[in-house]
Amino acid sequence: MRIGITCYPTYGGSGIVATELGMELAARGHEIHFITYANPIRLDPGTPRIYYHEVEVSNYPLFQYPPYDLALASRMAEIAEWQDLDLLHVHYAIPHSASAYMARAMLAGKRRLPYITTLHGTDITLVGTDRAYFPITKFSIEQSDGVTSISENLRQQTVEVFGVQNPIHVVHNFVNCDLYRMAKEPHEGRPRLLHISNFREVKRVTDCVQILERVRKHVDCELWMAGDGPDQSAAERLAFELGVHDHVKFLGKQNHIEKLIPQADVLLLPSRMESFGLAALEAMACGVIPVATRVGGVPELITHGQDGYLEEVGDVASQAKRVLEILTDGALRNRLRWAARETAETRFCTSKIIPRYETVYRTILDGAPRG
Ligand code: GMT
Repeated sequence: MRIGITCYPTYGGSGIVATELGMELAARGHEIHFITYANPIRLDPGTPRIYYHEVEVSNYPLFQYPPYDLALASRMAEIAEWQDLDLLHVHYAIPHSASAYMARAMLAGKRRLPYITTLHGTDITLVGTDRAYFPITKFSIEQSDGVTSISENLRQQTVEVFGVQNPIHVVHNFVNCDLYRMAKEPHEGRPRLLHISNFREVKRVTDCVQILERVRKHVDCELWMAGDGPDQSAAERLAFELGVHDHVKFLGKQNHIEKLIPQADVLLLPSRMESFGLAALEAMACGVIPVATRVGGVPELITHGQDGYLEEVGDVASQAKRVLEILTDGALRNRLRWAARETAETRFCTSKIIPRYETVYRTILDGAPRG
């Protein structure tokens, strides 16, 4: 198939899933055309059958807000025509789904261009429920030829919040288990906690610092914080106030997270909301044990006490207690890390998940046209 993929090409989870999906599909023989405003960060430039088409937005003085959605729709339509695309697959509903709707309408009568919308989380749970975006988000999801959601929890929320009637296929996040592997040797230095995110409010990054401070009362350990975003300075300030700043390392954005993760023992994911928790899955594939919150779709990934731990949002005492148990009980740590790897391998590796997207594509291409 010839597939156009649109996503946020940045460090958010939806962009990572879209990019890795494109690369996996290309490896399976499909031709993939990324249509985005920048080259997706995890895209391997030399990958065969992968193409990149930049969306350029002119910024005339009259435009207080440059109309990216329109530039994207125009680009989608022309690339679909020039490259003979079979379908568009957009990741994160806002505004990509609405642009795809416009592109499909532009080509109506000339060629069929179905579009699939994959819902990732904050497009539904935060941004989509903002009154300014609600009607267009609902409309463009309902108009999609196919809709997928990265967890059952997100599917239910989409139905509850938006009342959409069309089927939503749950296709969980995935991980390349050949790339994300367990370390062969124990890492050097002190026991290490790791957090990976875009440091937005929903991630509760300061909880990571509080957990470190509590654990450090018993075990000499350190915290690595990968990524960056608006709440980094709050985390840095708290680390200083709690006297643990010498034990927290801010690493900034990382391009090869698969090399970083195996150097940790525990992955902290204290989010207020998480539709799936891709970072936890990547950690589990590396045998790094997740201590996360019991929110959204995270329980679809982590089984409490079996391959990680789930605690309540904001309960840093319980999360710290779990980390301490992992760091001080070697037998427990060993059991959990192998179980985490097994979960990633048996339920969420690419060979299990990518065919599900292919099935969605085929069903839509074989079905009756819309729009
Ligand atoms: O919140 C983020 O980390 C970014 C966000 C996105 O859409 O870019 O991530 C969402 O999509 C990820 C990939 O599907 C999921 O694993 C994350 O759980 C989800 N984030 C939230 O729901 C907060």
